[in-house]
Amino acid sequence: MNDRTIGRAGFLGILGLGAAGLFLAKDATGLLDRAVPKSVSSIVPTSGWRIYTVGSSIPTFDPVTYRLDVTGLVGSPTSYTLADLKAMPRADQISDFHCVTGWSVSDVRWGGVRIADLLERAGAQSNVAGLNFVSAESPYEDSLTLEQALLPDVMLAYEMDGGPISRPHGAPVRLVMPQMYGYKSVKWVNRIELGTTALPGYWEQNGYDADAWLGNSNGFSS
Ligand SMILES: Nc1nc2c(c(=O)[nH]1)N[C@H]1C(S)=C(S)[C@@H](COP(=O)(O)O)O[C@H]1N2
Ligand SMILES: [Mo]
Repeated sequence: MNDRTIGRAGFLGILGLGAAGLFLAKDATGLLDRAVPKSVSSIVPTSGWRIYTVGSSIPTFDPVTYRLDVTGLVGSPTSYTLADLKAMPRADQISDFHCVTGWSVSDVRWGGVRIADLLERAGAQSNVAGLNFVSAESPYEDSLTLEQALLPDVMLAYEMDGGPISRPHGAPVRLVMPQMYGYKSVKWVNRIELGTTALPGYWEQNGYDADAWLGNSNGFSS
């Protein structure tokens, strides 16, 4: 990962948490390799994750007031609490996660909701062809075509590796799209806009390829 591209804002954002936050956030241990010299990081076990943000802080959420809004081409705009999402059919999977900058994490366990179940529940209109996933971390967003969103390993996840998704990894829900580079897997999702096209996401507006299939994206890696 390179501070010129994804890194700078995210790295500064992480520093803003302070050292205590850094080491208490157990899923954020991937940070150690940037927070300590290489000679030390090579002996500190890390999970392999890097925690990315585009803003200066990591969003918080209140489990009581959190809502996932589904807007656009629906019968009427709908809002779901976290409990509503957990009451929908649950999906589980184990998949690898790849960032376009070159790091990967194997065998991540995810639990959550399939997009098809969400769309059915929301009464999505038959002309929906693109879904835009909007993060609480403005202005981060990214989109999938309907066909991509309905792939069997795409989900809106509320669990990771056996527990609730941690704050650095996108609590309370994040998109998981294992067949595309990580920038498609929007964290801190609080709105899904249903439309007729897949809109260019945050990184695509900054030069990355909308074609984010593994092996294909032109996302800057150095
Ligand atoms: N809201 C938000 N979602 C995001 C990002 C981000 O900066 N902000 N970075 C993306 C990128 S480039 C990657 S590789 C993954 C990294 O996931 P992690 O931060 O849980 O390791 O999150 C994706 N989702
Ligand atoms: Mo990434």
